[in-house]
Amino acid sequence: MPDDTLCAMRQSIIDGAPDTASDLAQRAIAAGITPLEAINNGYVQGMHAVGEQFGQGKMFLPDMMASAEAMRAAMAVLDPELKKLGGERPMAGVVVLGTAKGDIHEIGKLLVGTLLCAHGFRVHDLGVDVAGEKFAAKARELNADIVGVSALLTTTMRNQRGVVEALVNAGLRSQVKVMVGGAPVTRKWAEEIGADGYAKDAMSAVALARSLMEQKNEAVAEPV
Ligand code: HCB
Repeated sequence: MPDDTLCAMRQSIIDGAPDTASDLAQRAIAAGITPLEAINNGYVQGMHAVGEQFGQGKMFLPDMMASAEAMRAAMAVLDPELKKLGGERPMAGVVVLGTAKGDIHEIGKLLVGTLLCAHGFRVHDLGVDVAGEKFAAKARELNADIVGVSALLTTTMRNQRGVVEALVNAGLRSQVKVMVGGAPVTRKWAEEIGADGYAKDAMSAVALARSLMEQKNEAVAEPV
């Protein structure tokens, strides 16, 4: 994709301009550009810049909200295109997804959910600000293979641990794999809280979910 288009996408997020963001996404699709390239190398770069500027006190909450609106406008165009990548795949596994208690950031989680769907997973998205017990109840109801927990705040990361604990308390931990992600989350943190894996972005989340399914299937196949 031409660099100036990617720069314009990035800038539309920084400017908090939903119409421009949506227009650029439509033009990219018409030009045969892959939605993932537009997201990762265009729009998400804008989000990173906004986060940095907010952190430095150069941008404020209303600016960050406008940027999120612009991101949503671009995703409204790109989401159906990403889902088309799925085609007629066999069901890869059942995933319950949500953002940790106290946290309302949803863009990254939505992206993870879209790509998992596009790769054959059946995804149930619990939304934002979700308590551990709710993850566990939905995992039981759907006989889920994987629970995915997003956290964007250092203060809500600890609630990812709460999800692992809720699964243990519900007696589901041996059946349900847990994957965690979000800007402040690391592999080390995932290990510390007893999660089964960490993914740095949505494509890595798909790869991780596949590998967790392999681990589950191998465990079932092992002789007693
Ligand atoms: Co928010 N915010 N925010 N915010 N926000 C961050 C996260 C800061 C880092 C900005 C900063 O200070 N530099 C900061 C957190 C600092 C910290 O905790 N150390 C922050 C803050 C402080 C806050 C408030 C507290 C501000 C305030 O009220 N004073 C407040 C918190 C509200 C709350 O949650 N209780 C707040 C609010 C907002 C909104 C509402 C304005 C808006 C969110 C809108 C929405 O989601 N509907 C917002 C936004 C947009 C951001 C930034 C700018 C972008 C987040 C984003 O969408 N990134 C963010 C800065 C940043 O993250 N660099 C800033 C793009 C997506 C694609 O990336 O990392 O979310 P992602 O997801 C990736 C990846 O992590 C992975 O895959 C995704 C796709 O590639 N992944 C998973 C994510 N979840 C996964 C789960 C898995 O199982 C596997 C992989």
